[in-house]
Amino acid sequence: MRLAVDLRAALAQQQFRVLYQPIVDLATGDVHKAEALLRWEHPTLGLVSPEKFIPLAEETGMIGEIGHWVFRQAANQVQHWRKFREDFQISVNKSPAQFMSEDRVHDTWFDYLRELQLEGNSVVVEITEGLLLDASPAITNKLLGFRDAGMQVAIDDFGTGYSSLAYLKKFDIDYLKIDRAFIRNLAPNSDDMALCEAIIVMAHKLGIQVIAEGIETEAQRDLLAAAGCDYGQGYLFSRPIAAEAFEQLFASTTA
Ligand code: G
Ligand code: G
Ligand code: MN
Ligand code: NA
Repeated sequence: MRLAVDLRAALAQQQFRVLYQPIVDLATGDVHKAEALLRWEHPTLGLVSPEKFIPLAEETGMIGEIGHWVFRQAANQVQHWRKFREDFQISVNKSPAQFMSEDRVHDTWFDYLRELQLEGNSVVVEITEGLLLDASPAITNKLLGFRDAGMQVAIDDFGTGYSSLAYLKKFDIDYLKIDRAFIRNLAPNSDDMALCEAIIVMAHKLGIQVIAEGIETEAQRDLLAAAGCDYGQGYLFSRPIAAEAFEQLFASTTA
């Protein structure tokens, strides 16, 4: 497997980049958080999508090392950006296989955050709901480990997985991220609007905040803001961008 061989060299040869996509407070328009999104710039193939190389990294056992690297990049970045906004957060994605293969990663992360003198809540771990379906003690304990270290948890792609809502009661979840499939055709009085409104009401009653993904139009943003959705993410605000470009967003909103 050529790609697997190349992947092994990618970290050492600095071919990975982390891009950041802003997460905006829908009531104020402030940039409140960022999602860290990994990119691999392959020397000959060009940009390889995480959808392709994350599974490969899982199969070849490289996901642990890559995940730590992404986390450290994100932590260094959030330390810097908390100078612009003291409650700034960066979220990092964890695939189910990645989450399950790890052992006490929250300890390593907690130590690193402490070294940087950062609070646990600078980091949000994004997982998908499929992970919580069986709710084995191993998974429960890992999730609790992150929570005990002060980190927060977001359910990514919410609404697309196997819909058992029981886990929302069982785990301390901080954010639900409504999948962009529900946002794409959002219109007044549509089924998607009803689903978004119901998710927002339910989440708030459970003490969970809501982030809508894939917002591309002002109409979508306005409908979600009117429905009380807390945060939004999507091309309307910005594509995932490099850290230097992201920093301009602070400059333009806090001047
Ligand atoms: O950014 P993009 O649309 O290319 O992301 C495609 C998929 O890759 C998304 O599902 C996203 O969650 C995932 N992804 C991006 N970065 C990471 C990462 O650092 N770790 C993991 N596990 N998945 C990631
Ligand atoms: O699975 P996850 O939600 O982590 O995937 C996030 C990915 O969604 C990002 O990497 C980004 O490339 C993609 N994305 C972000 N905003 C938009 C958007 O407004 N429209 C579309 N089509 N994709 C988006
Ligand atoms: Mn995500
Ligand atoms: Na998502």
